[in-house]
Amino acid sequence: MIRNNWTIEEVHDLYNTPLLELIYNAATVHRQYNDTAEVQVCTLLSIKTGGCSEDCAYCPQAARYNTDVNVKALMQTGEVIDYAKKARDAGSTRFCMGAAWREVRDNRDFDRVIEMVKEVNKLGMEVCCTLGMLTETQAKKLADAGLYAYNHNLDTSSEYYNEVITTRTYDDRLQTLDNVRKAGVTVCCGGIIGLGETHDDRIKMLHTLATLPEHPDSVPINALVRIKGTPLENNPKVDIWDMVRMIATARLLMPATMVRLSAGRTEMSVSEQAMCFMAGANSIFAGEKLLTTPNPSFEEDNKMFDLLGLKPRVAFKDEKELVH
Ligand code: SAM
Ligand code: DTB
Ligand code: SF4
Repeated sequence: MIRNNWTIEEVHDLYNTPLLELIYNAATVHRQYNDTAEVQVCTLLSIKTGGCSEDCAYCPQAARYNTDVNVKALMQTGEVIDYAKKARDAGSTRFCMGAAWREVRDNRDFDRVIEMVKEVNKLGMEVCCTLGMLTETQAKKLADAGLYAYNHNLDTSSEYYNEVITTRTYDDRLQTLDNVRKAGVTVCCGGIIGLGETHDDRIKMLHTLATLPEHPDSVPINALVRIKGTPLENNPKVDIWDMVRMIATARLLMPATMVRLSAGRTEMSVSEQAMCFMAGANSIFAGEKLLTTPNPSFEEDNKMFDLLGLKPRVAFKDEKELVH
């Protein structure tokens, strides 16, 4: 049963279940709702890099921190399409374009993004964007161009949010998610662990996600990638068991959602990633780079898929199932 009336106590109890029991329960629910052999493969591309006005303490692209990221203007549509084709040929079915913007503005850059969305859509891939805050009208324009998903993360609990980002509010984030939903675009929304938050903050974030009017269609769980020059550069490395616990709890709360094992895979062994799939993760970002940081190569991931008996999920699967 899909529920969005979870109480915070219920989420707390699930999260605190003894680890192996939690993994077993999550694996059981995963099996009931999804094809566990199937993993959605998404490729990210940073179409506009760096120079962002926001102060997100984890982010290599915030202008105010002195990181190794060089500012780059919005890419040309042709270059983006070439990259998308390569990703498709390597087995990706979802292509996500990211921009280091606080919000979308109605200007020529936005017109170009609209053009990119149309072109990627024509390649038969699920098109996703992550461009910062959006109005409902902007979301509708993207939807009309064929946008399939929009990524906009809550990142952490509402209580801890101000410790990480001060240049926008949690409510701003929720408003954008609402605008995306109203435009009929699927919602991709998750968070990061390793920001210095407590277990309670993680529980609260999962509770917020699982009690949205509709569950996000995908929930990325990122392990903080520690970036030199950002305020969080010296945070301790995320413990794999914390990642597994987050994924398993997300799976139990949102059984039919794609739970994405997102940033942080370069620091995880294949066995550790296998444990995440066992606990209910059924999506990854593939390709040498996330937005600005390294990620395992297609070859490494293909090897892992072969070893674990996983196969990439086809594009637009839910829609295809509705048709038949
Ligand atoms: N600027 C837009 C925004 O903030 O929504 C879109 C791009 S932003 C880089 C997308 C997401 O990447 C963030 O919400 C955050 O969850 C994730 N992210 C950024 N830097 C990260 C890091 N160092 N480690 C893990 N996740 C990170
Ligand atoms: C998400 O939750 N994780 C991705 C995607 N959505 C946009 C981004 C991770 C970024 C990691 C740091 C970087 O590569 O710049
Ligand atoms: Fe800008 Fe997004 Fe990075 Fe925040 S996470 S600094 S909004 S690019």
